[in-house]
Order: sequence, then structure tokens, then C-alpha cells
Amino acid sequence: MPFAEIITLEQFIVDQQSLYKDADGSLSRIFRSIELATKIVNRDVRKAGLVDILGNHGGTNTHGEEQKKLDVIANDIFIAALSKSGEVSVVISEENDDPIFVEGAEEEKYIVAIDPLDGSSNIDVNASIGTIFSIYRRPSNSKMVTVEDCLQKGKHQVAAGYVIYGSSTMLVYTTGLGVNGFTLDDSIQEFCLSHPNIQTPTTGKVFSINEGNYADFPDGVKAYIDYCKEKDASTNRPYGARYIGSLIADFHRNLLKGGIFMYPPTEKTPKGKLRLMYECNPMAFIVEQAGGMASTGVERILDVKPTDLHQRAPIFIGSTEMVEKALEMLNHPEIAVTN
Ligand code: P6P
Repeated sequence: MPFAEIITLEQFIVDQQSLYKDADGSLSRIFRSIELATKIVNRDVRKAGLVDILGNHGGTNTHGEEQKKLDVIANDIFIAALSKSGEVSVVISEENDDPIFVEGAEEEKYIVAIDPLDGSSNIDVNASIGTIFSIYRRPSNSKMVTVEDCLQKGKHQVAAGYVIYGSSTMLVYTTGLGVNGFTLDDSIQEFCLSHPNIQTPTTGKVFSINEGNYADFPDGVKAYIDYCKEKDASTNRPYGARYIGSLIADFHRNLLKGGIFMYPPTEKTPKGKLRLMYECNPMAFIVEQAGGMASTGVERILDVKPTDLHQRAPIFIGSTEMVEKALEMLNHPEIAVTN
């Protein structure tokens, strides 16, 4: 790519900052800290097979899930970077039961929720994994940040993004002015704008769900899965089934190509498996900014009022027409038989 055409993440953030009348550079400083942490985690992910950071850390996270070593390393790196930014008052991490109040920064105006390394069960088998982040502004009426300040609806996010450590390392984010994707050029260690103004297709031919849980799904979900598998050339069915078991990888493919990702309630996970604050909300903000849709099956994800920092939510997310069809069947499973 000719030098003149390279737009780095840094440049893009500064250019976007000028679009906000009250911008003072603080959000940009948070993004720079995320970018630095991402490059360090990327370095460790890329060499994971070569040094002793594969396998389990021996601990468990707030959900009783085994922590892989890279989970813990990524968590430490992002918390340190966000704390050093000087703009973040508190970090909520999937890996920590309690919020991390940043010492000396309790009055700063930003709150960051993060899944430092999502899909970590795929680390040892070299499948794509990723980082997800969600940024809120503190409610102005509170002097010192509180847990209540963190429990904001997803529609109040000021920014959200993810990093996918896949065949290439990409950072995709939104601040409410559309969705843009940046690919890491290893040769210059810069994230370069590669996917400007991402718009997700209104429909698609891919459905993503763990069908191993089929027996546990609500009837409406079963009806929609059966609908996806029916032969009907006029509606491009059967759809393709694609499920990597790494939210970011499944979401990113569907965002670019069209499709629907679902993690419904099951017997084992009656509220779904994915966490609202640092998985569902950031992905919902991104998909809506890209023209897609995200629902719990009952309401818009971004309208859910959190009551717990680590609460889970069912999620149906992706191309609008596919999500709408799924919701129609969730409420009327009987119609699946006729079309
Ligand atoms: P299951 C990874 O552990 C994760 O949180 C998401 O990245 C992924 O979409 C989901 O869980 C996979 O869950 O139950 O299908 O293995």
C-alpha cells in the first residue's frame, strides 16, 4: 500500500476526535493504551506455542472457568495499560470478581469493561481468539466512581471494540460514528485502516450456534434452527452452519459476510452463556452501528439494565433480517412448519 494511502489507528483516532466538540483527548489516550496492550498480547499470542505460556494457569475466573495462562497474562497487560492511561477510574474484567478501582484515578471520567482474551479454550489448538472492550463515561453526578456507575445500559457506551488474533490481527471499533477495522502491519507494528465504514449485510447464509445444546433449546430456537436447515432455493436455504466456539471469530465473519450468531438459554445456562457487560453489549453496539441487530430474544441487548457486573444474557446478533426471523420464531415456533 503506497505510504500516502496508509491511515494508522492513531491518525484515525485523532481525526475522529475533531468530530466531537467536547473532545479533550482523554478517550484517545484510552485507545492508545488499548492499542499498546493489544500489540503486547498479540506478541504473546503469536509465540504461545514456543514458550511455556500455553495450558492452564491453575486458577479459575469469576465464573469458575479454568484460567489459561494467556488469559491471566492478557488480563494483567490490559489492566496495567488502562490504569496507566490516567483516564480510567475503574476496570471491570471477566477475569476479576471485583471491579479494579484505579488508585489515584477514582475521579476520572471513564469506565472500561473488558474480556481480555475471549475464546481462550481455543488457545491450545491455535484457533482465533480475541479481546473485547466496552467504554462508558461516569455519570457526572458521582464524585468517586461506584459499582452502580458501572451498571449502565449498553446504549450508554461511548465506545466499543474487539481485537481478533486470527490469520491477521485486526482491531474493529466504534465510537458511535460507524464501525472501522484496522489490520496490524507487523513490519511497521502499526494498525492500518483496512475496513473503513463496515456495514453488515442485511441478510446472510450462515447461522452460528452450538447445536450440541439442541435438546436444551427453547422450542422457538429449535424451530429457527430447523428453518435454517430447510431446503428452499428462493430464500438461499439451507444456510451454512459455521461455529468456531470463539465469539469474536464467529461474530467477525458474520459481520463482514452476513449471518446470525445465537447463544440462547439452555438448561446449563438458563440466562445464556455470554456476559452482558463485556461481550454482548460491545458486540451489540458494533453490530447496530454496522446496520445489524442484537436481541436477548425478548428485548434489544442495548436496553438491558444490568444488575450484576458479570451477568449473562441470551444473544441473537447479526444481519437484521435473520435476527428478525429468529425472533419471529422464538415467539411463534408453530410457524416454522409452514415456511
Ligand atoms: P460453547 C468462549 O469460551 C465463549 O465465551 C465465546 O467466545 C464462545 O462463543 C462461547 O463461549 C462458546 O461456548 O458453550 O459453545 O463452547
